[in-house]
Amino acid sequence: MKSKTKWTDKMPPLIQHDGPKTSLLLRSPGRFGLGQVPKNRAPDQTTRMVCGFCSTGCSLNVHIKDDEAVNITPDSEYPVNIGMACPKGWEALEPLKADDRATAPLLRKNRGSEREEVSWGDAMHHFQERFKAIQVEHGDESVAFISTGQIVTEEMAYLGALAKFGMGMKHGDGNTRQCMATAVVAYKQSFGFDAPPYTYKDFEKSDVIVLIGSNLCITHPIMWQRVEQNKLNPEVVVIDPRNTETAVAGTQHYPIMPKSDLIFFYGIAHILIRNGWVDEQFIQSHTSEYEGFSSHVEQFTPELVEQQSGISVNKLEKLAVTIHQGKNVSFWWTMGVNQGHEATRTAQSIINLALMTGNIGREGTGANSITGQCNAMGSRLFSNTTSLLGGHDFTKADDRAKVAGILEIDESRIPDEPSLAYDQIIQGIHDGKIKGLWVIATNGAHSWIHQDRYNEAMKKLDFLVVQDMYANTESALDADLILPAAGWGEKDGVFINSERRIGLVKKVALAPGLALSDFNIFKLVAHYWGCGEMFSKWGTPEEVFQILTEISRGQPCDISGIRDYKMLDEMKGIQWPCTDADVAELASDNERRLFANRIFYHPDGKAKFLYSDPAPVAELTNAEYPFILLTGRGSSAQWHTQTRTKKSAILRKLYPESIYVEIHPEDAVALGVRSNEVIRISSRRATVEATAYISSSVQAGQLFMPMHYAKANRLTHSSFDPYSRQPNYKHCAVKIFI
Ligand SMILES: Nc1nc2c(c(=O)[nH]1)N[C@H]1C(S)=C(S)[C@@H](COP(=O)(O)OP(=O)(O)OC[C@H]3O[C@@H](n4cnc5c(=O)[nH]c(N)nc54)[C@H](O)[C@@H]3O)O[C@H]1N2
Ligand SMILES: Nc1nc2c(c(=O)[nH]1)N[C@H]1C(S)=C(S)[C@@H](COP(=O)(O)OP(=O)(O)OC[C@H]3O[C@@H](n4cnc5c(=O)[nH]c(N)nc54)[C@H](O)[C@@H]3O)O[C@H]1N2
Ligand code: SF4
Ligand SMILES: [Mo]
Repeated sequence: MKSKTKWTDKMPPLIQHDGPKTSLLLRSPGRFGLGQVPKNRAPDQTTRMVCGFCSTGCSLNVHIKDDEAVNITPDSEYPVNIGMACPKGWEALEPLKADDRATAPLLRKNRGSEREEVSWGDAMHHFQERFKAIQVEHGDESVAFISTGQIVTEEMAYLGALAKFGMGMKHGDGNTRQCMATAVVAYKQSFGFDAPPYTYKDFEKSDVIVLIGSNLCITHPIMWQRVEQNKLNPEVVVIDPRNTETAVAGTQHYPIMPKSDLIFFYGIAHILIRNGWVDEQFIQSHTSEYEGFSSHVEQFTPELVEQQSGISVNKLEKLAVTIHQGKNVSFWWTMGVNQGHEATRTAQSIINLALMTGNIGREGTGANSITGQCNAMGSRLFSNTTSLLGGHDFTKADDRAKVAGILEIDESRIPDEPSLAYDQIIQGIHDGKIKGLWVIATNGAHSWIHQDRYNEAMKKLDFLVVQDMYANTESALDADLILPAAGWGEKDGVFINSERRIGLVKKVALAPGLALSDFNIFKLVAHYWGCGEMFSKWGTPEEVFQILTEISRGQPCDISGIRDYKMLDEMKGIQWPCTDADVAELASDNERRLFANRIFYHPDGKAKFLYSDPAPVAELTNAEYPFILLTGRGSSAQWHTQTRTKKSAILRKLYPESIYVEIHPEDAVALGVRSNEVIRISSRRATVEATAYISSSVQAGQLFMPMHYAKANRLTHSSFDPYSRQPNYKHCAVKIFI
């Protein structure tokens, strides 16, 4: 959609416009981070920045010609990707150039009327008038936001501070709830802080790599390349119900029954303890609650575990032997674990294995949750959603006082309770308690679980604002107001990757039409809301970054030693923590892991064993709905709801255009399903048509559907881990019609 308006007429004077092509890009390089390119390259030709898709955080060289970013090549000097990139990285400029970019604010003045292009001034006027009216009528808590793991940290912090301290909202969550909430809670309870301990180098230093519910080959292809670079001829153990690309590439595959992981890992712990294959000294000195755990797992005999997980006693014993014989064993998990009905305890059953065998704090070891989105880690620590800025705690008076002091705001503006979780916000809308919603850089109408119920909630709102690069996402279509946003490559800031590395993102292209960076949109909102004064020191992303480094001081994620963006650029990204004392070490070691000193973040310095009784899934299969439906990523060329990746003609060639479902050959024969036939899949919530791909990558009785096509979540069932409130996307009961 092309803007018909001239930006000069519509742009408020407050904001330097991000949109039409100006000469700003290269003529004032410092401002856009381009002054920091490596010395041996001409500054107007190439600059290094972190990729905006997955959490691997590869560095890409962006080549610029005539003020325009024209091409990308992987950065061979960056410690993460050492010269490699996956197809999404190579194609990262394409989504920016798409001709369906949102180029002007769009407003629907009344429900049911058409949306019209308006100026930013009008958009902001309506934004504050409508939300304030809702707050006056229904209370401050009746307006909430849902944000993302895909904008820069400075923007996340701005949004979180603006919404909660400036606009009086208490409730705001992120799409990271769909993704990383489990890992956050698991780490907090086990280690005392949300702290993934590893560095990618550990992939190269392990002799046993255990991948659990992770399809690394397609979801983190460059991490998989790091595994390939391992010279120790490692055992690569894959625990996944499906025979995935990763399972095929590994050396041992355990195709467990979906959602039997907790019992499975308790069974492995049982065998290790029975054989005395535990590190008594580590357990005694550095952990707590082990005795309770070891008596808890007594009941999980190999015979019982075989029955529940479908993995034979022999294979269970083999895995225990493999772990025992490994010198440096690393455990890695992703969504097959995090998205489950008892996900937190499952993640902790993995952490427990690392603790009891002493596989942590040394190279090639660790209980390692792999993050998903480019800045999920930034969202976990700095978005002001589940934790107060800088990994602080909303419920602790000292933490609130510290943050209020640094921000020079009244302490009473900081809520003393955490926010409702995503699912509770949706429920709040259904219950009529939440009437206004602001959605930023996420597409919940496609990605949230039990989609029809999500869409019903959106219809109940009095005012829905969606802030996105495109005005035609499933979520944007419902919106009363669309705020056009700049994307990755059109703004500055930092991302934090899976190994805790803070890397720079730079403005190398100009956003189209009237689109503004999220940072500038938040600035505008603050101004029009009347709380701009509170953010008078938040002028540029770099100024905000410096405020955040100060807030982090004294926390496990202390980054007070990072002076500025230039330092991040020169050091090729810096992992947290980075205090002044750490800086000296960085020159010789820029791939650091946590817990080398065996000190964890609980007050006693010990890591804690956590465990529970396994629970049944919320929706069991039965005679009517006999199949288990699994969902997840389909290819390395597709990103989530595809708003970005479908804009690249090259990426589009690498995956099927429309929705498909994988079905086992035995089931296909039994039901008379032919290859490539369109079949109907029904859950208790909806019926969806999809093309049948007959493949033994799934087990009999199970189906797999990629999440990249909107209909998949019409089938999924709203159930959640009780501790993390992360949705269980990876189990619901369905049937098939031909
Ligand atoms: N190409 C591409 N890469 C991506 C993304 C993308 O959209 N596209 N998204 C990024 C994001 S945000 C994330 S969170 C990550 C996700 O990365 P992954 O977690 O690797 O991806 P998924 O396919 O969601 O799930 C992984 C595996 O879990 C398995 N699984 C299902 N149920 C169970 C179970 O009960 N137990 C076990 N052990 N395994 C189970 C599935 O069969 C699947 O193979 O990928 C990131 N990388
Ligand atoms: N069935 C099923 N569902 C799932 C999953 C699953 O495994 N199975 N996985 C879940 C997981 S792990 C995740 S992380 C979620 C992801 O779900 P979503 O977050 O909904 O997916 P995305 O497509 O990444 O949506 C990001 C949106 O932000 C926009 N955008 C991109 N960059 C910017 C920016 O800089 N500013 C602004 N304002 N907008 C921007 C994009 O156009 C897009 O609309 O999906 C979840 N849903
Ligand atoms: S692996 Fe992830 S970070 Fe690296 S290029 Fe691909 S999408 Fe980007
Ligand atoms: Mo994710």
